[in-house]
Order: sequence, then structure tokens, then C-alpha cells
Amino acid sequence: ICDKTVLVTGGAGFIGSHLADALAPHNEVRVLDNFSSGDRSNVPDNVTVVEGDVRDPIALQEAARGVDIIFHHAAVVSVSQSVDAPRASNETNLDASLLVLEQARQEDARVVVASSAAVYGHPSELPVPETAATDPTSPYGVQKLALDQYARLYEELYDLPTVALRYFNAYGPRQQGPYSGVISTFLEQARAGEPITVEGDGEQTRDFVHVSDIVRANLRAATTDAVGNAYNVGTGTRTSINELATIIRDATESSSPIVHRESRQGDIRHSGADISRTKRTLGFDPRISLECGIRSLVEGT
Ligand code: UD2
Repeated sequence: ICDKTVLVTGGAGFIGSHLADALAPHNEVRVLDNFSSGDRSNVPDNVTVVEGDVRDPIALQEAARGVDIIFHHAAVVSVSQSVDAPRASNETNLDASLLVLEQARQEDARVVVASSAAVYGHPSELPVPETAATDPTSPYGVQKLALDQYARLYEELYDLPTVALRYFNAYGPRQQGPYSGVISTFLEQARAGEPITVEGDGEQTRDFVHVSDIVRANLRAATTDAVGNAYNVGTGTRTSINELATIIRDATESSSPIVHRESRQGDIRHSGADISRTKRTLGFDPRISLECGIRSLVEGT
């Protein structure tokens, strides 16, 4: 997209900052972030940063004034935090999301929201299509499902162009911190020569999708006529955690042992996206295989 004024909430975070990077050369980009987990150094130079909380209507109003599109990526992304403190995560993940949708109505702006594979819980079929049953297993999943449904409803009720993108397991540069996901954990362990900790038997599978493919899905969502829909954003390929451990150990030429520890309570056994709707309707075609994505992470390219 070109010559638009856009707001990226959570634009200093992992996915939001990559999106800001991609948009900045050809658009006027604003970022709203409270830097609770995001980092200022992630934000490109030619972007207007509003330091503020997405829960704060005044900050949001300032950041959203006159925008054409809002990419809503501000969230408490930790599933375990949402289990420990459901109301606190609900305030950011759902209450603030409603503020964003309302603000978009005021501005007559398109909204692309970050939804999640968490809406499916234990998927009722594999690969899981968008039409499958939604049965989240955490407050985080309930919050993302409600957001995803509100986005659809705002299109139906108020004719607001909205798109919900259901991300599967995202990975890539700048993913860090205690809740950052298995790939960044394994990479750190392998680089430090420490044991790579597989939880459970390691035969559980995930659909790992590189952040640059996620950015491409967002850019498609920014222009599609097929609004009011949710789209899976994955690769369609599932990889076991055991395979992942080996790929990472090989790519880093690490001598870390691969060890097993207790499995995570309530862990999803298998997760994988049916991306046929996303391909057909958004023209989305993931480009980065897991091997390639991990190699580029290791090489820092
Ligand atoms: C992902 C998302 C989460 C939510 C959810 C939806 C990430 C980081 N999290 O959670 O936000 O959308 O999907 O279902 O993308 N594991 C190990 N060793 C470790 C760490 C993890 O074996 O040191 C295993 C873990 O037990 C699980 C798998 O790796 O089976 C993936 O764990 P995760 O935390 O990266 O992501 P997930 O799928 O639980």
C-alpha cells in the first residue's frame, strides 16, 4: 500500500514493528505503544511514535486522528499471564480492542486485527479451516475470539471494513522475552550450549510462520474487498517439537543435548492451519520455509 496514513498499535513489538518497517517507506506511519514489552529501537526512524497505552482513549484518539487504516497489534501475548490474571489481560486484549474499533468508526478507517490460532483451542480437524469450531482453552483465546467476532460484527452492523488474521506460531527477529515462544527459547539454549528443553514427548506439532509472511498477509488484508472475514495465517505445514529441536541444533552447529521435561499442562497436541481461504481470497502465499527462516535467524540476515 502507498500514500496512506496508518496506525500500528503495538508497533514497537515483535510483529507490529516489522509491519511498521514494511509500511514506512511509502506511507505516513504512526505507532502507538506503551513499551511494556516493545522496544523503541525496534521502531524505524521515519515513524511518529505516540507513547501511550491502547487502553487510554485520549492516547488512542491522538494516534488515530485522520488515519486510513489501523493495524491492531497491541496485546498481552502471554497465555499464562492471561490464566493468572484474566481481567488484566482482558482490559488490553478486549476492552482496548473495542476502543480501537470505535475509534476506527469515528475515522472511517479500515481495521486489521491480530487474532490467533488460540481461538480453535484443541482443533476439531487438521488442518483447521476458519469454519471449524472455536473452543479456546485460555482467557487469551477467549479474548482473541471475542475480538475476532467483534471485527466481523463491526463490518456487518456498521459497514466498517475489518479483517481478522488468525496467526499460528509466529517467529522471527525481535521475538524475545519470557513469553516469546519455543523457537527463540531453543535458539538461545543452542547458542549458549545449554540443554534444549523439549516439553513432553516432543511429538506435538505446530505450524510455524515467519514474521515476514505475517507482514505480507497484513498488506493483503489492507486492500482486500473481502472484508468482515477471518483468515488463517500459517504455512499449512506442521513440524514436531522434536524435529524443531534438531533443525535448530543443526543450524547453530551446537553440541547442546536435547532433553525432555514434563509436558505443559493443557498443551495443544497438534496445530496446523488450512490456508486455502487465505490463499484464494487474499492471494497469500507463504514464502519462508522453517529451515530457511531459522537459517536466516541464525545468520542474522
Ligand atoms: C502459541 C502462541 C500463543 C497462542 C497459542 C494458540 C507463541 C509464542 N504462542 O502458543 O500466543 O496463540 O499458540 O494456541 O506463538 N515447548 C517446549 N520447550 C520449550 C518451550 C515450548 O517443548 O522450552 C513446547 C510447548 O510445550 C508447546 C510448543 O513447544 O508444545 C509450542 O510452545 P509455544 O509456547 O512456543 O507456543 P504455543 O503453541 O503454546
